[in-house]
Amino acid sequence: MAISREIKHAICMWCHNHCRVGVHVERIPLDPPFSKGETGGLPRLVQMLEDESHPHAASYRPVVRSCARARNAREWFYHPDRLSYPLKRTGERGEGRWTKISWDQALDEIAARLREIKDKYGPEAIISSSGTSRTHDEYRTRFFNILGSQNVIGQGTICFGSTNMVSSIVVGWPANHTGVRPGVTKAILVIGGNPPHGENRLWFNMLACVNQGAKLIVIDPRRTETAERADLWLQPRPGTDAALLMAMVNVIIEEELYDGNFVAKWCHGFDKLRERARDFTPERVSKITWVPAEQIREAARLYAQNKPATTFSMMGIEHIHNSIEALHARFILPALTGNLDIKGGDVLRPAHTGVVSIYDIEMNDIVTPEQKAKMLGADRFRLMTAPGYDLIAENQKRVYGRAIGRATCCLAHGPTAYRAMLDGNGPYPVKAMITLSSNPLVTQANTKLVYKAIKNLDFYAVMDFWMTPCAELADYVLPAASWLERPGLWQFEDTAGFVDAGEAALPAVVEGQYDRRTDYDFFRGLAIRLGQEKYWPWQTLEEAYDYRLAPMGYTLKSFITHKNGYDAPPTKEKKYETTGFATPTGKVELYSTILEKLGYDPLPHFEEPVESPVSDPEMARDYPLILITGGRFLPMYHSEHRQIPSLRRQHPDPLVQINPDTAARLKIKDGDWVWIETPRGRVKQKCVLFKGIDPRVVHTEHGWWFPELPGEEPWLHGVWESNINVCTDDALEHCHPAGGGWSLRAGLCKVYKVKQYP
Ligand SMILES: Nc1nc2c(c(=O)[nH]1)N[C@H]1C(S)=C(S)[C@@H](COP(=O)(O)OP(=O)(O)OC[C@H]3O[C@@H](n4cnc5c(=O)[nH]c(N)nc54)[C@H](O)[C@@H]3O)O[C@H]1N2
Ligand SMILES: Nc1nc2c(c(=O)[nH]1)N[C@H]1C(S)=C(S)[C@@H](COP(=O)(O)OP(=O)(O)OC[C@H]3O[C@@H](n4cnc5c(=O)[nH]c(N)nc54)[C@H](O)[C@@H]3O)O[C@H]1N2
Ligand SMILES: [Mo]
Repeated sequence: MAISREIKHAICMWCHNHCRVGVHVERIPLDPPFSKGETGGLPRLVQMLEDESHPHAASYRPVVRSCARARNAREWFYHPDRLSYPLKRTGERGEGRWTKISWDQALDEIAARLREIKDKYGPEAIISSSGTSRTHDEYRTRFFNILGSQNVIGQGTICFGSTNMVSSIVVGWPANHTGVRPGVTKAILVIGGNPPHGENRLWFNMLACVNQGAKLIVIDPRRTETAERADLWLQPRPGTDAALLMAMVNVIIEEELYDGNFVAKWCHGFDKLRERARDFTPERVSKITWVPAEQIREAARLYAQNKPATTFSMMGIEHIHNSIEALHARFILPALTGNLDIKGGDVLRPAHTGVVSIYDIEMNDIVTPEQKAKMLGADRFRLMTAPGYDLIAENQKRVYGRAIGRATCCLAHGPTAYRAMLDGNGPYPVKAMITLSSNPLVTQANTKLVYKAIKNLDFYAVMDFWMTPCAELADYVLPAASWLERPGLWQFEDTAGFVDAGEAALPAVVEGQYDRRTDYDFFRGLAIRLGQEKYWPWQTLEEAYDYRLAPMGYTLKSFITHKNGYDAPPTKEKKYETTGFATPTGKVELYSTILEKLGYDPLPHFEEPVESPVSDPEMARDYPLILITGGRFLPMYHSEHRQIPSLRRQHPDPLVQINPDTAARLKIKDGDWVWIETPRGRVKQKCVLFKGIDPRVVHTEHGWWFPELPGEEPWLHGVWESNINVCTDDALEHCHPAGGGWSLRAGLCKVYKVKQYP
C-alpha cells in the first residue's frame, strides 16, 4: 500500500485572518498488528498551505506562505506539552499535582459541582471567561442562557466590542475595515492599528491600494510599519484620539468638505454635531494631542477629498479611557463624507441569511428581564451589556432580520465579576468559573486581582490546549480539540455577508495517545447532565453545523463538496435607500439617541485619560512616562505560542520600546532589562531603543508568560515576570462609564534598569 496524501479544507483559527487553508495529511500504511483496518495507519500532518479550492485562494496565498505559524504547524500539533486527557487536581489549588481522568468522570463531576452551586447561590454565581473569537462561542452563550446566568465575561468588552457597538448605534451595523478595495479605494484612514502584525491579510490588500495610488493616513503614537508607508502620519499623545478625531470633524464641517446631500437626507443631529465640533479647533486640539494643527487639517482634507475613502480603527482607540467617544467620532467621519455603503468606502455587510444566525443559536430571546438585570455590570456600564444590546438588537432585527451575535458587544463586565469573586465585593457572590479559550491571568488587566479572585473560587475549570497559568490554578483541566481537529464555520460574528466552512483535518481522538474534545462537546456534555437535553439535539459539532447550513439545503460536508465551503451573495451598494439605517431614527445617528436613552452624552466629547501628566501632575512626578501596551508582533498571538521552539526563537524575549533620549537620561542601553512600574506592580522587559516613539512615551509588549518555567505556585510559569497586566488598571471608577472598557494604552509608569538580570 502506498503512502496516500489528502488535502483537508480547514479554517485556521491561529489569528484574526481566519485563512482557509489546505492541510496536507498523509497516511502511512502500517503492517499488522499496528494497522487499523482499512485506513492503514494514522493520518500525519505534513504541511499547511492556502486552500486552492477556495474562491479567494489568491488572497490567502501570500498570507499563508509568509506565516511562521503555518510553516511550523507540525511543531504546534505534535508538541509534547499539548493537553491530551482531562486532569483533576489532587493537591491544593496551584500545587501542580494532577491525575488523569476520563471525559465521563470529568463531566459528571463538573456538572455535579455546578448543580450544587446553582442550587445554593443561583445560576448567576456560575460565570465563564471568554477570549478573542477563536472558538465556537455561540454555544457557550447558549449553555449559559439556558442555565440562567448572563455572566459570560471576556475580551469583547475591550476587543471589537466597542467598535461593533458604536458602529451599531451610529450606522446600525458593524462597519469597520469592510471596504478596502484595490483600484477603487482612494484613501485609507488607519486609527490605532498596525495590520502588518495584527491583520496582515488586510494589510496585503491595503498595500495593493496604496500601490495603486490610494492615500494612506495613519494615527499612531508609534512609527509602525503601517506609519512607515503612510502619506501622512499623525503621532498623537496616547489616549487623546477623541479630541483629534473631533478636530477632523471640525475641519470637515468648517471647510465644507462634507457630503451635503447625504448629510441632509440621511444624518440625524448634524446641527448639534456642528455645534459640538466648534470647540475642537485644530489649534486647541493640537495642545491636547501634541499633533500640529496643520497636520490635523491636512489629514481631514486628505481623507475627505479622496473618495471613496475607507476607515480602519483598531485597539489603539479601543484600549483608551475615551474609547466610546473616539469611536463615535470615527464613525461620524464616513457618514459626513458620504463614504458609507459605497464600493471602496465603508460597506455595511449584513449577515448571510442562508445560515441560521448566531443570535438564534445563542437563544438570546429566552433570557428574562430578571436575568438581564442580574448581568454583572449591566446597571453601571449600560452600553455594552444587556440594556444597550437590546436597543441595537431591536433595530437590527427590523432592518436585517437578525441582530449581531453577543460575543463581542454584550458581555458581563469582567472587572465587576472579578471583584464579585472576592467575598463581599459584588452585588452577589460568584463562586464558579469556567475559563475556555482565554487566559485571563495574562490578558486581563490587573493580574494580582484576577489571581486573588480565581484563588477564592469554590470551583474553577479551564479548557485549553496547554497548561496555561490559569490552568495551573484549576480544579479540572480539559483538553480542547483545536481547529485542526474539529470542523469550522466562520461568519465573522454574522457581520461579513459570507459563510466559510472547513472540515476537521486530523482526528481529535487517537486511542492510547490522546482524547481531546471540541468546546461544543464540553458544553453539550454539561448541558445534558444539567437538564438542558432538549436544547442540544445535535450530537456533535458537525451535526450542529449541518443544522446551521440546512436553510441553504446543505450539510457541512455537502457544502464543502458542492460549494467549496464558501458562499457570499453579492452585496448591493446603498442598501439604506430601501431599508433605512438600523437605528431608532432610521438615519445615521451623528447624535446618538441610544446613548441619550441610556443616560450618556449623545455626542462625542473629550476627557483626559485618568492617569496623565495633565489630569494627575502629582502622580506624573513619580511616574513620568506614558505607558502604552500590547502592540502586536508576529509570530506570537497574545499569550500563545511561547512554547513552540521555532516561533520562540524568532522572538525569545518581551520587549519594551524606549526613545534613545529617554533611555540615555535613565542610563539604559539597548538590550538592558528594565523594570516597568506602576502603582499596581512592576515587571521586567528588555529594552529596544526606538526613535519612532515620543521621548515621553514607552511601549511594552503584552501576553508574556514562560511555559518553560515551573507551573506550580509561586511560579505559575513566570506569570509575574514580564506580564504587563500586573501593571495595568481595572478600577471600576476608571472603566469607561458606558462601555465598561479599561485602559491598556494610556497610563503612567516609571522605567528603570534591572540590576543583574537575567
Ligand atoms: N496589556 C494588554 N492586555 C491585553 C491587550 C493589550 O493590548 N494590552 N489586548 C487585549 C485583547 S484585544 C485581547 S483580544 C485579549 C486576548 O485575551 P485572550 O483571549 O485571553 O488571549 P489568548 O492569549 O489568545 O488566550 C487564549 C487561550 O485560549 C486557548 N485557545 C485558543 N483557541 C482555543 C479553542 O478553540 N478552544 C479552547 N478551549 N481554547 C483555545 C489558547 O491556547 C490560550 O491559552 O488580550 C487583551 N489583553
Ligand atoms: N500577531 C498578532 N496578531 C494579532 C494579535 C496578536 O496578539 N498577535 N491579536 C489580535 C487581536 S485580538 C486584536 S484586537 C488585533 C489588534 O490589532 P491592532 O489594534 O492593529 O494592533 P496593536 O498593535 O495592538 O495596536 C495598534 C496600534 O495602536 C497604537 N496605539 C497605542 N495607543 C494608542 C492611542 O492612544 N491612540 C492611537 N491612535 N493609537 C494607539 C499602538 O502604537 C499600535 O501600533 O490584532 C489581532 N492580531
Ligand atoms: Mo483583541
